[in-house]
Amino acid sequence: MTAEDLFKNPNQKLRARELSYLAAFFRVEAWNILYERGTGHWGGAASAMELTTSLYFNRMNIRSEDPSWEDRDRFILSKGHASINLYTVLAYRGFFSPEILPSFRTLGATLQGHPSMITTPGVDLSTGALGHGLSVGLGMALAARHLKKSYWTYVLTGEGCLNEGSSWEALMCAAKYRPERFVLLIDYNKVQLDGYEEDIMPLEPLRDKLVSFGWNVPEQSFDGNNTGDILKSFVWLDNEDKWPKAIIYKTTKGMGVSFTENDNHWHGAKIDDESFKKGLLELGSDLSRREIWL
Ligand SMILES: Cc1ncc(C[n+]2csc(CCOP(=O)(O)OP(=O)(O)O)c2C)c(N)n1
Repeated sequence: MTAEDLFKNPNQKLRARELSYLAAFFRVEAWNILYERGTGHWGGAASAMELTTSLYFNRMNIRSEDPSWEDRDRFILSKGHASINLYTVLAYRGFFSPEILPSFRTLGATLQGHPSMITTPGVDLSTGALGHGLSVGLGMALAARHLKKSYWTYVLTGEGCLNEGSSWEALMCAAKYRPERFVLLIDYNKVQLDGYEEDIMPLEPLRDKLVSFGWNVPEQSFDGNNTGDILKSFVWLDNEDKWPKAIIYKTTKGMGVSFTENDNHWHGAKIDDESFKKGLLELGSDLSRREIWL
């Protein structure tokens, strides 16, 4: 089975092994495009690949043929620098042709360096300035309540967004109004643009902080690079009553290319020729290993 087989019916709910395969495929796409363009953010895009793949190919109620469908589930990539992640997922989920992926980050392109809800079908919020996603997502979730709609709102942040004061205002406000179906997903790779989270601005004890702010957060941790674990976290989402909910996912920045893992240099570095070839070998062999599983 190939990736193409998995896209034949985009509305089917893929299983953990299929999601894992797709995420590996999307990493290859992202690595190629970032290399070709000589710009963009690899580390945080690679880190969240299983998360976005699982949301879009297992969980979210969306219509790629009608990106503005008013009952659609909303997704906000608050860590907007990881745009290549969202673009590969949206393209293969049918929001636009994968053929435009190579135009990423060119002047006037549909696929801007940071996600734009004006230019790109399927993007629910323009992001890039860290710390806004949670506030706007809260607004979307409150709007659902006001309009008596049952769509879900998912906000994906890294540590950078949580270092912004505006995020904590939104956390407080969400705990006051408790909107249903409002979910914060944290891509907790612990590496930022210019160093480790614990050196720049430590978030620990993160779960305790969120709980003390009034959020429902699972006690167990989930591996955000393991699709089986991510699906378990979705089961948790469905079985809990108290809103709002946050899930902390342990992830690896630069996941999939060994020399980029946990290294802030690869947050947004240009991929040179030699690194590209080495990385592609690793990503390719990972992909073929997963293909055998299917
Ligand atoms: C308000 C704001 N300040 C600074 C930046 C520059 N910036 C871009 S990414 C980043 C670090 C993000 O770290 P993290 O959220 O951990 O990203 P990830 O590892 O998930 O890619 C920073 C400081 C920004 N985009 N917005």
